[in-house]
Amino acid sequence: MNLELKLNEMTGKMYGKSIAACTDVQLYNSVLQLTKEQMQEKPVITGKKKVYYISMEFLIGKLLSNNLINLGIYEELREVLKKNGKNLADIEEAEPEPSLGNGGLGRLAACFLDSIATLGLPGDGIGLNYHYGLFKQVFQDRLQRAEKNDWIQENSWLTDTGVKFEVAFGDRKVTSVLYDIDVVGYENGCNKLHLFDVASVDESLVEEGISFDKTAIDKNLTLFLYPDDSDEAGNLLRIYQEYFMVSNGAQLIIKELKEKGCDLHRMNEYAAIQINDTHPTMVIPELIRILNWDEGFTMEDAVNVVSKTCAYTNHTILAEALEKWPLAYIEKVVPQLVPIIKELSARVAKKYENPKVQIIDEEKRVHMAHIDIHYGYSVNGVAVIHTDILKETELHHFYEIYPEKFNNKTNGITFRRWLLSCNRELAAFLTDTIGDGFKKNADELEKLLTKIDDKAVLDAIEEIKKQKKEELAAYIQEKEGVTLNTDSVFDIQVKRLHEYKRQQMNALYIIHKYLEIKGGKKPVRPMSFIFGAKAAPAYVIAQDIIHLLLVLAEIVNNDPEVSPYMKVVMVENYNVSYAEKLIPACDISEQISLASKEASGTGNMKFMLNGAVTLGTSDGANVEIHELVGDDNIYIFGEDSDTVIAHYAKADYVSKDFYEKSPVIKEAVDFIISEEALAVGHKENLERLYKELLNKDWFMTLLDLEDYIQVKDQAFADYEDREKWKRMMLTNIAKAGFFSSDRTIAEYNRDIWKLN
Ligand code: 26V
Repeated sequence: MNLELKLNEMTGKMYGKSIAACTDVQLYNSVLQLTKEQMQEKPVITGKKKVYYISMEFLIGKLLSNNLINLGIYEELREVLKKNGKNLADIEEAEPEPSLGNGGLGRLAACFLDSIATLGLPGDGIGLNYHYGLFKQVFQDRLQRAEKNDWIQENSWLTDTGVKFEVAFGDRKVTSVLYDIDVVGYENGCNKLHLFDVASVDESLVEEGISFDKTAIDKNLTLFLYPDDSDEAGNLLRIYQEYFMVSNGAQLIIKELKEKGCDLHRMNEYAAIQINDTHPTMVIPELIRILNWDEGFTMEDAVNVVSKTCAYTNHTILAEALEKWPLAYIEKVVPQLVPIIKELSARVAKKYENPKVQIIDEEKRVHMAHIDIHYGYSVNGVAVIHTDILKETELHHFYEIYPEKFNNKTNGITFRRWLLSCNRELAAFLTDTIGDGFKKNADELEKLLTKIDDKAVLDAIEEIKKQKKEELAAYIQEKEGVTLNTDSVFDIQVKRLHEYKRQQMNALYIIHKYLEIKGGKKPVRPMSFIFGAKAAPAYVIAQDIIHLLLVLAEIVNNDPEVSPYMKVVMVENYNVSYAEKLIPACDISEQISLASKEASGTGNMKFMLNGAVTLGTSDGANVEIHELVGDDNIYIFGEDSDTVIAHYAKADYVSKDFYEKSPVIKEAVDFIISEEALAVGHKENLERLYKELLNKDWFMTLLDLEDYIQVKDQAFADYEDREKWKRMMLTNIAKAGFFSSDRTIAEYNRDIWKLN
């Protein structure tokens, strides 16, 4: 039956209407239903061994367009709708966006699921079904306010499986409910994302904004992603959530293994469990506990087989993000795991004296990463430089014990979402120019390099960029009320707000430019500085940085002397859908973290693939981008990671020295508490940020500021050499193939999972 007939049948069944008579929302619901049915008809990917990717976050974004592309019916459906006077883009807008992740770590998990299915590997995700996800960001009085993101509607991608498990905590028992989301590969079969919910969840617990009773565990367990962890109740809730996920995950895995007829003593031949950062670490003691208590395994056998099944990925070297739970907290939430953790700790203590590799430390805190490393068979970092830092510094003592466990898996992104879906114009142009082989084999993008002297190709790439800038400008006009000049350079920094990512350094550059323009030095071409970021609700300085950006936007955009030359926009509620609009429109991609701190970054890859040029430090995957495109096609600045690590080791970085010796730095920093800024902003926030930069500046903003200004000015100047710039764009696109998550997943499979 053809698609139009099927859709008409669906709209008839659901709303008693034809396609043409439906509203966009009704059409969205009908197309959703139809797409779900088509996905159910796809074969389930099977094989002897399956990978379980267990993660507290899956930042899946909207799913409609991607599922249609992977099913191969996007264009056909678009035509059907067009014929009926409807626009697929409008219908996509009707889909609510789930916010089941913070940023890169969660989005990576979603890209990985797409690639696992696309490569035809058996692999499911295991996570939680947060009803309100991360918060929705709104700006009020130039401050971030958090609201709940109510994304689950009557019709959604979730399917209630009817599977239920019991989860026992120290003080209560809860019943879980399993929802599945089908994950269809590009021109391939289906895997699943399993999201667990608690039957007793109570949405009415949420009061103002995102506040709720953190102690009412039965009711709040799956309401929010990572609630405020600044107090004990928040920390306990997080441990409840983590155990809830791993207990369900372990029960599901064992159930599936038994259904397959697997002898659990050979579990590792049937399952690999990839632990996404330390959040799911308790799956290790939990599996050992189940095998030992319920399945009649000796402790020795249980430990051995679980250690051959679990593998760990590290995503950060930031100390504050490495989980160390007080044993007393674990005792309170899951007392049944305490004897297991103590046993695992005792085995380590017996073998190794070094206090740095112990599981339970002298303060009775449990180092979750240490469990993963001792009792997993693989430890990987997410970019070459990050893995090297793990081996040489952060995890050096472990590397000495287990050199064979350490390996690198440079992150990747799915080209289905980050090229085919978000930039159909570029994808179509590439198909016309180099054929469509790149869709299955991303390395074929390199063919584009043969066109580096082809004026028509270069002009077409420029034209597509211009079109995407116009689309973004229209969207920003509508959503944020800011008018952007589409002939200006679009300079974009979008990512979680964190001091190590140094949005504040970008803000200081903007202040510097503003003062230059006020002083009569006008840029040859206008500049648009675009930001998007959410700050953790308990992260005070991050909120202050958002405030500064909003204050700068207010000052700059309303100054008639300055606004013709520059604009500043902080978009509200940056999320995956916004990223899909921002990234194709970007000229300069800001990747300016303090060297050594950004494990990889994945936004950097998305921008490159869409023809933006990176302005960045030698950090994370920027290093690999630099190697691929060469010195002439990227702007690198700032101190390198060795220098930064040495500064930390010697504790010899003093931000005030930089402030005092450079008039340019001083002037920019002082502006934060100038009369002009205080007239628009709040004294408390601006003064706190000013003092932080001057007296602490833990992430060394002022260390790199002068170099940043110089190199960024150079990038703006080079933009005027249009022929040069277009070649840079082309080279970046051509070299992006390495960052396909298909490549990353093929490597995980080759080195770690070994499926089939
Ligand atoms: C989490 C937290 C939570 C508490 C407050 C401070 C803080 C700081 C950092 C984090 C990050 C947790 C791990 C994470 O999200 N890592 C990101 O993983 C991406 C995928 O591998 C990678 O591209 C990013 O560079 C890395 O930051």
